Amino acid sequence: MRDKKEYIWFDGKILDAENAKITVKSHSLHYGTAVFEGIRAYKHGSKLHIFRLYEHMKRLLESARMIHIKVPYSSTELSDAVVELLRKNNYKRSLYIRPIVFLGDGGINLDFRKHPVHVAIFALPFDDYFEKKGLKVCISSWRRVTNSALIPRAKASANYLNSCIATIEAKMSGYDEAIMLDQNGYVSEGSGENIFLVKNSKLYTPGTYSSILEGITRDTVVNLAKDMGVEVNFTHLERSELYTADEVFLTGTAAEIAPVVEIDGRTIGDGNIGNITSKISEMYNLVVTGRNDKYKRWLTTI
Ligand code: PY5
Repeated sequence: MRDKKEYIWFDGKILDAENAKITVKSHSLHYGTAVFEGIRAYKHGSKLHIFRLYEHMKRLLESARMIHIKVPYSSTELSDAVVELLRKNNYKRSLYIRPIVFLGDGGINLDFRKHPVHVAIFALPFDDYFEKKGLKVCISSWRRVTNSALIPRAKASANYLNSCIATIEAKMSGYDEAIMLDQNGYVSEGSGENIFLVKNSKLYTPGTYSSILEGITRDTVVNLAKDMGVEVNFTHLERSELYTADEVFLTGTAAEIAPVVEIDGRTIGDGNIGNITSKISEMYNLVVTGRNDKYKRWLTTI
């Protein structure tokens, strides 16, 4: 039960949550023709810090462009909308913010270019996505959506059926998360996270050619690692290179920095959370909560 009134930003207006309604004829409901973002806001002291808001909105518009949806707002307008929404809801906790661009009713057809475009933004209190422990993961029997059939670079709703079936398969087999390979059998990413491995104190992560979503947390980690003097390599990664890594971790807005301690029954490193993973995770926590002046530019503070 909600303890106070909730507001949702909907097509340029702030509505009571119960009035933010859509039709069952929505094209997006039928065909997955929507794009969305996941953004976090971190409560620290009396302040609420939204992390890399503008970059998320930029990616939202790029996702839309790639799938022929024209969004009637700029990334600045959408970023301002988030600030307005959070102020209106007067949240006292850390949040997950979900902007979504979707289509209304346009009849039964697949050329949706003239269908009405809607934008909604809501937020919800959010803590950990994974339990705070090292994850046990498996390589999925499902391959990551490929550039030859869909657009992995777009954060498009239709792509997420791939993530959902891989997640459910992994959980039904007793694992915490699924790692998907790309069409060529190289490591791609988790169902909702990018992946990094540490070998001999260097970081490795799949390049964009491995059908990944170019994560904003991935980019954050690359920046933080460089600051810490840790070399980062973008490369094809074989599944067996994960097994022999010193450390493995996943990155995502929801997952943050999530250490992996076991893959397909093989213990990673000594089975504990590794040194570099811990250092990056600590630095990430300081940055997102506004305790590192160097990266204040990534924060929109309310
Ligand atoms: N890859 C996929 C398939 C993702 O869904 C996500 C984010 C990432 C990578 C990491 O991207 P970023 O670092 O920009 O968040 N997943 C969403 C998230 O909010 C949804 C998870 C349920 O983390």
